Amino acid sequence: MTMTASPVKIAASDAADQPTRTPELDALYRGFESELLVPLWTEIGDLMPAHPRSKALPHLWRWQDLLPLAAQAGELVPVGRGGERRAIALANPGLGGRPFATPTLWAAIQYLNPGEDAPVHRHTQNAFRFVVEGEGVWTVVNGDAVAMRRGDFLPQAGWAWHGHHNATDAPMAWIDGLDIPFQYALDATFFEFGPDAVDNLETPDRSRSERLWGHPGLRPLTHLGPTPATPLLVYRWEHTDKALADQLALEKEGVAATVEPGHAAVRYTNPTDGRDVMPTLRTEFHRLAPGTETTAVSEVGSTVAQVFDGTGEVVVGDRTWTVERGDLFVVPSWQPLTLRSEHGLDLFRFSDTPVFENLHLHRRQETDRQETGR
Ligand code: GTQ
Ligand code: FE2
Repeated sequence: MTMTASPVKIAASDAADQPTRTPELDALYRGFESELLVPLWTEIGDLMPAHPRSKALPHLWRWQDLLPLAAQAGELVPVGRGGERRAIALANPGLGGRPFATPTLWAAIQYLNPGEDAPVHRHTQNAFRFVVEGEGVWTVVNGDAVAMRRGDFLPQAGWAWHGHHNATDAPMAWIDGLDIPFQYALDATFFEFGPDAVDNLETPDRSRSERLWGHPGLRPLTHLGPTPATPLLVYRWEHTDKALADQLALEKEGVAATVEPGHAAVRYTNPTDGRDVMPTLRTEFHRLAPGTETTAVSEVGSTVAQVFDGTGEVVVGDRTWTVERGDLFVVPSWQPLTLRSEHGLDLFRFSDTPVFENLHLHRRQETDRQETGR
């Protein structure tokens, strides 16, 4: 079944069981068209498929291609009020050139030169930063300056004021993930400008949020006003790394099982309730021991992942890529994903899963690749 660009153009459908084209039928269809009506029977295959058939395609962007282009933008494009960010989005080749990695997820590389400020603003979109290499930028969220370093995950809930400041003499790049396409489709977006320069130029080693909320299992009882929706503003690499190393060590000792043999994983959660850090985004870190292969899994909803370290192979639907540090790839809804590590593979991933779980639309299936082919 083809999907026509204009929804009121009724084309001769290639779907089964269509009535024979006659002059009378053509006249009926012209009548539909002029009254802005579309019958279900020509559209049903596209609208109501047996399972999700995403317009998004599996795709890989290589870090070694992205980074030089971001650096070039750093030479040519100033950052400031209006454009707001020197952020360059991954545009899925199946989504018509829109700056959307998937139908719901935005993923971009952002670049800030020494001394530069990305101006303060806020928006309803939920966001996070993940740092695959480098350091030197402080993201200031509601006045709290948070250092960004390799391996750190920094969530920033919708409607929080934020700006970024590079306080060092080296440029820095990182990736942003946001629910921009999701909120765009839902017409739910609000935006406000704050100060042109970052208001807090402090460069503390630890943010106020870490000092309050960064102690495992310890909820502060101090009277500091209402608890923010996303209280912990950074999940440091040293904790993530240790958690994953401990899981694999415990598996080796025969004490605890991993997700599957050689596969350790953690989810970033809100310290107040253990749920996903943000309502529309699930964020996780996965580690495969050397020579591990995961079972192919199909899930409703889409995923973007970035290789943090190591090498291996990624299979998404009918695509297979050899990957290395920094490479980013997209898993469209219901396309099976398999990961294979060579000398170990560390992977950061984010998805729109909470949206589907909360709407009772989430499904997950382990797929036998041999049988289904794709
Ligand atoms: O850093 O505030 O990639 O507002 C897209 C929108 C980054 C940000 C993006 C944003 C930001
Ligand atoms: Fe922003």
